[in-house]
Amino acid sequence: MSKIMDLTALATQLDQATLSQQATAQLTGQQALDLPTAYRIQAEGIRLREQRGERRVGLKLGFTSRAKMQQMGVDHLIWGELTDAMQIEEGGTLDLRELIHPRVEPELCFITGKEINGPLSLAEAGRVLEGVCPALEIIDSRYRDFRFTLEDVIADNCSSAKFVVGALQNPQRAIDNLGVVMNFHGRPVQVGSTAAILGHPLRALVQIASLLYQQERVLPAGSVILAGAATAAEALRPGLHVSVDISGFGRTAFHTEGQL
Ligand code: OOG
Ligand code: MG
Repeated sequence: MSKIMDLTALATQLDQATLSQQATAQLTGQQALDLPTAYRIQAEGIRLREQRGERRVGLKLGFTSRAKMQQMGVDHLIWGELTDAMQIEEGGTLDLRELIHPRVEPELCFITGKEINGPLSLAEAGRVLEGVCPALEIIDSRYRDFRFTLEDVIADNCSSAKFVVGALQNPQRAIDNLGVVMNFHGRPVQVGSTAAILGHPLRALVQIASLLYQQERVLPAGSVILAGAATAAEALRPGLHVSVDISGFGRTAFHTEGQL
C-alpha cells in the first residue's frame, strides 16, 4: 500500500463500535485496503482486547461453506481470533444488550491436543486433536446492515462476537457427513450437514495449519478452532432458546436475554 495508514485508528473505530454497540461505516468506504492490511487491522483489534485483559484461546474460520458464502456474497476463506471473553457457558445466557445485530450459526469446534507448527494432511489433522465438539457461533458485524467487503470483514475479526461449545467427543469419531439442525425453541430454523464445511470439516484444520505456517505462527495445544458454519446464519431476538443437534454426535444450547 502506498498510502501510510493509521491501522490503530481503524482498529479503534471497530473496537468502539463493539464497545458502544453502535454499527459503523465500512473501512473500505474510507480507503482502499488489501488483504494483508486487513489482517493487520484485525491483529491490532485483538491487541486492544488483550490490553483490556482478554486472552487469546484459538481461531475461527469463516466462509468454509457455500451456504455462508452465498448468504454474505463473499467467496474466500477467512480467519479470525477467539478470546476467553467471547465464550459463553454451555446452556448459558447471551445478553443481547452487549451486541449490535447478532446472528447465530451451527458449527463444529476442534480442541487441539498438540501444538500445530506446520502443514497437516487430512489424516494428520485428525491426530492433533484432543476432541471435537458441537458448537454455536454468535456473529455480530460491526458494520451497518451487516454488509461488508472481504477486506472489511477480515479487519472486523470475521464478525466474531461469542461462541458456545458442547461436550468434547472422541476425535476418532466420523464427522464428515452428520446431519446438523439448528433450533429456535426446539423448532428447526436451519438444516444442513457437516459435509457442507469444505466437504469434510477436518479440511478446516488443514487450512488453518497451512495459513499459520505461512505466517510463521504456532498454535498451542489446548486451542479452540471453530471450523465455520454448516448453514446460513439466523438473526437472534430476545427470549430465544437456541440449540444445535448434530446427528448421533451431540448438541449444545444457550438462551438469549435482554433487548437489542
Ligand atoms: C463472517 C463470518 C463467517 C462462518 O462461519 O462462515 C463465519 C460473517 O458471516 O459475518 O463465521
Ligand atoms: Mg462462523
